[in-house]
Amino acid sequence: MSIDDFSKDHPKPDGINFGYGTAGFRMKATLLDSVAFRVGILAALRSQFKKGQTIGVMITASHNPPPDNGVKLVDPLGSMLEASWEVYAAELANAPDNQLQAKVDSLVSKLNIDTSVRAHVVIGRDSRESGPALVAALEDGLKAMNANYNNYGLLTTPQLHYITRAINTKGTPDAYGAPTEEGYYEKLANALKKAVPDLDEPLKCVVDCANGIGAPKLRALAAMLDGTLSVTIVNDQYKEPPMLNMDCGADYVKTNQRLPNGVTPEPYQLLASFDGDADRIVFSYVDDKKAFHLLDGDKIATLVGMYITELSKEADLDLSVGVVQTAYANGSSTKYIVDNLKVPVVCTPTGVKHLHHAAEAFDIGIYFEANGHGTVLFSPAAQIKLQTAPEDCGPVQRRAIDSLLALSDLINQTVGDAISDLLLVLVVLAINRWGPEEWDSAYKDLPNRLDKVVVKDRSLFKTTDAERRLTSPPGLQDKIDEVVKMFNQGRSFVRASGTEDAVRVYAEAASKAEADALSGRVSQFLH
Ligand code: 16G
Ligand code: ZN
Repeated sequence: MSIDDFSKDHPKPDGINFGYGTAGFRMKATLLDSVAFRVGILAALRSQFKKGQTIGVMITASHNPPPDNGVKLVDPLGSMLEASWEVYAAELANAPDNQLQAKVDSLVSKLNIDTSVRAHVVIGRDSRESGPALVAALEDGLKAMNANYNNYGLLTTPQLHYITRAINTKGTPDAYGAPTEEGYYEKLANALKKAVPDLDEPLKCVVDCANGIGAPKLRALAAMLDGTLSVTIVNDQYKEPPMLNMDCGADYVKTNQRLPNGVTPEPYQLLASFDGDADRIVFSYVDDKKAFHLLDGDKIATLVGMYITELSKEADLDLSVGVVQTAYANGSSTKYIVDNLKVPVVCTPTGVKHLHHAAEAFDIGIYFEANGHGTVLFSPAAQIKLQTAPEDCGPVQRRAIDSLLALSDLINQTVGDAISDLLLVLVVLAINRWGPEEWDSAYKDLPNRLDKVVVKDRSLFKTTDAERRLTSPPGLQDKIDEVVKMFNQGRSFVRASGTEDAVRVYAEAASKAEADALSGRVSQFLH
């Protein structure tokens, strides 16, 4: 059957303009059938363009509510789809039904794609009810292209990134691990044992899995790590899709700055929260007065930054370490990294692809968004230096090198990974013999506030300097500068959301009252 024949079963809804954004295509699941079908075609084209290397497709809407879904592509080495192809994705998604074949033909000729190459695609999905039907639509797109595909069923987003990279590097010097879900667990389990070789007691944590796919996957890993990892999994109802992300999970905890439903932690007990597809994690705890404390992506970056800086000094291999943040990083965290850790900080626009790219400039690049998405990248040069260091160097140096090598396997370097980041944090805490309070005491967050303001046209809001300053609408930045000056340690910026029809106002200052007042003053300028 031809593309147009298959397409008859997947008509494009009228009046919608589909955009491939930072999170791929994402919206109400009921609108996504034609998009999933066409992404199947696109994934096949991308694979053919990449000479038959395997491309990943993930069906997920992450932390969004249960009726939503989304679809995004994973490039051969496990990174996000190359930006220039986001445009082709949108063009294909928006082509009228009767012009789909023509659109495919024009992309083939424009990109000089050899259509005799057999395409290879792997598929994963989160636990949403709409997932199986969207996978079926996607498979129709792949069939229309005569692609070879493998549906892995339920996976976390980072597992699909891992599998994609593992398939494409199999049998090469850069082999990433066995290209299966079991291979993923084995790699993490082995690396964890190496990262904490002499543990007196298992690493412990209560983990809120947002009633998502992270729950069974973390359980599968923990089963292989009896005696090393002891997790208590809560909000694990992934077979009840209407409960996904409801009053729990990383986004809920970070946004509302409160405990998720379903937990009553003891004072100073460490709690982790995953998001719905397990690519984000934040931690929290309550103190002896039951006050809630959040340990977000900034706190993870500083904890991991501290440990990796120490190790790289001891390893003595001249490895450059850097931290990448966005404008949403709390000012205290940036100050702590620069002043105390003496590590350079780079600020990029929001969105994983920007942070990931900036982190590649260092031998060891640590990046975390405040919302809990992040990872650590080891450059190829750093990997080689670590792997080829002499066996008989001093014991401190040798131990540091072995620890860095273990971390480079423990960390999912393709993308932020809640399971892998959980293990990383537990390792650093165990090695320092710290609980959440000691971790939290490194610096105190400046009080802050994030507001959403609905405006007539958010596209008027243009920024520069990694989104920290507005260049448009004219005059607005000057007004913000004037009012920021009136607040102790004040900082505020405004940017258009990439995922919602609104602009976001961030404000921080020396006290909660001042942060609130600053945000209020800046928000007024927008009406
Ligand atoms: C997307 C981004 C996330 C970012 C968020 C900001 C990826 C995979 N995801 O979810 O990193 O924090 O957008 O949303 O890049 P906003 O533009 O609505 O503030
Ligand atoms: Zn997510």
